[in-house]
Amino acid sequence: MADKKRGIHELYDQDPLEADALIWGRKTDPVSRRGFLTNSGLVAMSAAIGASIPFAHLMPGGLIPAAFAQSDEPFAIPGKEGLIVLNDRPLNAETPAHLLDDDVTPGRYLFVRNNGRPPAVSTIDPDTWTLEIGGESAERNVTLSIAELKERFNHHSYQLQMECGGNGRSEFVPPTAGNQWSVGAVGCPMWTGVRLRDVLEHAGVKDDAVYVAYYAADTHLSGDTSTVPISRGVPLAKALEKESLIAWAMNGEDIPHMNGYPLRLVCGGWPASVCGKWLTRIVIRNKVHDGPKMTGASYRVPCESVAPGSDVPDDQLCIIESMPVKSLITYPKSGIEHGAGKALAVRGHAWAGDRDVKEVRVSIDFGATWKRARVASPANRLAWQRWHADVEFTERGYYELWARATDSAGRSQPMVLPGWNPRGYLNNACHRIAVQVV
Ligand SMILES: Nc1nc2c(c(=O)[nH]1)N[C@H]1C(S)=C(S)[C@@H](COP(=O)(O)O)O[C@H]1N2
Ligand SMILES: [Mo]
Repeated sequence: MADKKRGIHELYDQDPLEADALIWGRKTDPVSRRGFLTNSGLVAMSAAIGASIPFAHLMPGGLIPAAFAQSDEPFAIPGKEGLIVLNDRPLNAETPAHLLDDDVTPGRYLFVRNNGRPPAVSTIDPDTWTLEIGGESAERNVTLSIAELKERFNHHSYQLQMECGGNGRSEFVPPTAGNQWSVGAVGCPMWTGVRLRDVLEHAGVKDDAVYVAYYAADTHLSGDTSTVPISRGVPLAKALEKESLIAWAMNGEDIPHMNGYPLRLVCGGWPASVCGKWLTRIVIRNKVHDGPKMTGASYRVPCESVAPGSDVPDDQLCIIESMPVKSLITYPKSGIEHGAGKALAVRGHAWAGDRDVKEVRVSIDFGATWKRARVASPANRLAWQRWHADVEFTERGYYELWARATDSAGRSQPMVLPGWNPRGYLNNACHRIAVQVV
């Protein structure tokens, strides 16, 4: 509980005005230090507190609402109730596995991973937002409004799974630095937009093009506006896939602010860091993109496996591309009590980067024996797949339910941990939950 609560306290400890801006979109008058809650900020704070705030206009800036400061309840990001806020800045939050049970991940349950400071909602106007296409391998520079994107290109919707490259990091031994995600930095919403391919072709792709990358409207935590927090990309072939989208809608609605409103790139099946939020510019490159978090050790793993704890020189690290096969148990919730001798219908999702999931098996005896689950086909390529299995526990006691998926190339999840790597990426170990049989 204490851990979960740290999120808001740390934010306020480090920079109260920044916390105000980040959490509520509250602006502060520099002279009077009085906070101005925008309408949406007021709605968000009221919703989080559970009541309207008659004197909101008198509330000083940088003040942590006492409702949270004095409460043992974990802080919730407005509109993301139930997510677990990780204890660093800026806001990063993951979704408990049982809240990822929907076939299509609702906005409120999509994790949040920010590298910088998101643009304040009050500064975002979808009517004036523009997207530039350029770079040394673009035939010409093009600027398009969201309305022009919508008018000029065909619309497409795909359910695309997005998983942070660092999902599962918390389990690595020795520990690695970064957000200590457990299993919930993943989701699979329905995205609507235009094909990245169509927009690239509109600008013209030169023969020497090899990479396509994004720039966005978030700013660096240092406050230095000339420093870009993150700018990543994908090889041209991935960019040209029919499922790679420039999206303005998620699940038929505006994209949630923390997930990239009003425009984002979505390339399913790769580390979600390639999916630029608050998208403002796309560059077609004649070399592997070299923006922040593309180089050094970011989103890279040893090209050859290494002993845990090794120092690995940068030139022996390779960029993560398609994510490895993985699965989640989304029902029941870990810790459930279940009657002995009764069948328990368990379910979850499985995904495998660019590949399909061929098989999911479950075990209730620590992996000694495995039972095959029924696996549905994906809604489309790069969507996760639903699986179901019925299990029965004959004796009372403590059990663990494990799930293990295998992809179309025959690769399976490791039961305990995959290869250690310096930044703690790609932990696709089997998900396990506790079941108390009574
Ligand atoms: N502009 C921008 N895009 C970004 C990021 C960011 O910090 N800024 N984070 C990336 C990372 S590391 C991940 S895992 C995903 C997270 O997407 P989400 O916050 O919508 O879940 O967005 C990616 N796109
Ligand atoms: Mo990420």
